[in-house]
Amino acid sequence: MVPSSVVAVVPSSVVAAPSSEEGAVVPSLEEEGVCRPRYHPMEGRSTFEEIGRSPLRRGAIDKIELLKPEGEAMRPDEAWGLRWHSCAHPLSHRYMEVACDKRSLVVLAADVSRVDDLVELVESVGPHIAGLKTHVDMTEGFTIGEWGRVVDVAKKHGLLIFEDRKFADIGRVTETQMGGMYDIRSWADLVTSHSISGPDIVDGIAAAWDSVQRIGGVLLLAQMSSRGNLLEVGYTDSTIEMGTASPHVIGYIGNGSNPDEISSLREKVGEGRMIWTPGVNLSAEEGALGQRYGHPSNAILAGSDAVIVGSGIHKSEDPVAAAKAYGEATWAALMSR
Ligand code: 5BU
Repeated sequence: MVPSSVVAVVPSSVVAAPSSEEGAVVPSLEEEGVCRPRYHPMEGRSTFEEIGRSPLRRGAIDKIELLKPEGEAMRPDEAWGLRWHSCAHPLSHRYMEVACDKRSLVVLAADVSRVDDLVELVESVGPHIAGLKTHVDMTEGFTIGEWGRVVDVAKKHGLLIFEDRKFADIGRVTETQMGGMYDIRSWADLVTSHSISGPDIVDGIAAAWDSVQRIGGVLLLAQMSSRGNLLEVGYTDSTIEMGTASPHVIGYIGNGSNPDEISSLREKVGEGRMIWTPGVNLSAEEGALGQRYGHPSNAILAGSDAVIVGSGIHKSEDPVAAAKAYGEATWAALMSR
């Protein structure tokens, strides 16, 4: 797998960031140093580290020719305002740029079990989505070779690949689970993790990416969308504390079905991290088996940066029209917040 060349522009004052034990670092884009989050296996600590001047600004990063919906792309700093300037993780900027190119804040939850169907779905809705969320372990007859087709089609459409693995083990085991038969570390840009087992899980995930010379971002589950979940306010607060202390944590999962919960999460998180929200559907009916839904516009207005939409798109009679509708609703909401 090709090593990631993604970088972020951050003030040089935060390059030698403290380790997670020492507390939070929230870089901004005001100066032109370039850094990436890095796990140092020998020292067992994580930092942001400087790697030069900004290729992002010079356009030195390979630009993928995106198939875009009609309309002019907006500059991401204009579209995202403080979020663009405050988020430090390089992949957050990649996501915000793609969202502007596509005029869509939709991450497709591609919950289909055949690679052929998955590739066909992404190929068709690709111009209207900004990210691809997978559950690799629901793939029938999985082989890493076949999975390469999913990776290729995601890349073709400029999509970050987000494996919703919801890791929950100790750091060492989680590091191993990033490899194994699915080899998540070699193709996923983002993964979800529970915070239940403590902060070392994040370093375990980062160590796995480091071992294949890639960087990635972790979304910690601060809230969930399912009825009766046990992620209560105190747990959410501790999760944010954990995330704030790690350069690998790009952001949090929030409950997309409840704008009040999203607003409250945003207030606590501040501007420096992403909030991505599942539990979103244009029809407000309850989903299967305890899933709850809210409207995409309300989620974005309340402070979400990406709506994660599954059945609203892949179960629709016309997935392309549905993806377009979700994209338009979310973009309009971003423009008016
Ligand atoms: P849906 O079909 O839009 O309901 O799919 C939602 C997706 O988001 C599905 O892949 C879930 O695994 C994922 N999800 C969720 O629904 N709620 C959560 O709290 C988390 C993930 Br975390």
